[in-house]
Amino acid sequence: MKGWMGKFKFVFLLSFLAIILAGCGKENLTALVPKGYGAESSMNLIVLSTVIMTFVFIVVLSVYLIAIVRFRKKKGQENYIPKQVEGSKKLETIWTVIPIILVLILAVPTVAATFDLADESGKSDHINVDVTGNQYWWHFSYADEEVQTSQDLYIPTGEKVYLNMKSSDVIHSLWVPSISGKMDVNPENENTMYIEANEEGVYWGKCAELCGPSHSLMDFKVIAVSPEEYEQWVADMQSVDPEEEPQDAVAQDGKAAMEANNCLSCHAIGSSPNAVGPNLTNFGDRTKIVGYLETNKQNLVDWLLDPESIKPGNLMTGKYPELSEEEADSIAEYLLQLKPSEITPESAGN
Ligand code: HEC
Ligand SMILES: [Cu+2]
Repeated sequence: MKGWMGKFKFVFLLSFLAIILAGCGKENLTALVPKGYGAESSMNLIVLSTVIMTFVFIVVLSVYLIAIVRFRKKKGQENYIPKQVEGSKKLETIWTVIPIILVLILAVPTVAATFDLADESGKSDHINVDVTGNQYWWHFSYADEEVQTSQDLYIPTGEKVYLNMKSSDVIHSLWVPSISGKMDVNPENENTMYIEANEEGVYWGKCAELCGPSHSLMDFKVIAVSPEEYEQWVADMQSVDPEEEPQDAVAQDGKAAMEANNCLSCHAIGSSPNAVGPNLTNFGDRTKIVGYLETNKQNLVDWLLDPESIKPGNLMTGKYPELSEEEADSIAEYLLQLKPSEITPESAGN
């Protein structure tokens, strides 16, 4: 390429990359704007390692440039052989010791942070949530409170919440970048990690371990509300009566249709720990269906009629009788009315 286009090719490429990369990261889904203890701890390490890398880069680049400029072969010195430094004890020592020091500066805080974040000594004094990773959704069981919920994890701000995590099938990994690091969720053994949010907010969580065709859609939310709001939410969830009849006739049909179509063999409403499918107690309060679709009636009807097109490989497809549009519509009406609490993602300033 000749002309001005060719000259600026590099600049174009760089600006293109900058624009594309600037699109990465969303607020409340980024480790670079930490809003919780674990994320802050990671961020400090990110900054430290970036500083060290920059230092190394600048030093190496300077030495390189000096070598190129100062020690060029000069006119009239074609046969000049510079002083040979191969095997110099002094130089070898310098470039062995400096990297060791740098690695130590990196390693000591990293190991300290790793042990700090894995510390379980205060576990029994704090809220404990049993987390189950499932293809492709998350279940949260507050054992002491006898509250069951899926997809949305409610926590109070400024408090450690211990997550005791297991998988019901394959390996998943729980990651809420804005407030914590990530941890594997295994079928055989329980892994524990704590999370702590500094301020109210809806923090986006992701499954960070390839677990099947809908892995990338296995999203969830951590909803951090004030401690008072959290107490209120727990009390509201505890007082749900799963047998309660809805007010209007369409929703009543929907409730009956769910009973007739095998839905409740997998889905619990209320505090029953039944967890083949997501718990639906506060389904109407969630802002997403199956973790990632905007909550509205049309999306819900689409899900009920053809889940496979929305989440390939999900474990609901084909496990219930085919629904008529009318049935799907009435079920959707019923499910969207399941709003047991005044505390919703909006309370956290969604
Ligand atoms: C074999 C068990 C099973 C049966 C039967 C079943 N589901 Fe599901 N359902 C699931 C699973 C598993 C998911 C989670 C899918 C995913 O996200 O990968 C799900 C997801 C859902 C969701 C989304 C929940 C959320 O948190 O966003 C709704 C709503 C739902 N099912 C309603 C129904 C209805 C209504 C019926 C009956 C017509 C039904 N299900 C029958 C297993 C089942
Ligand atoms: Cu997963």
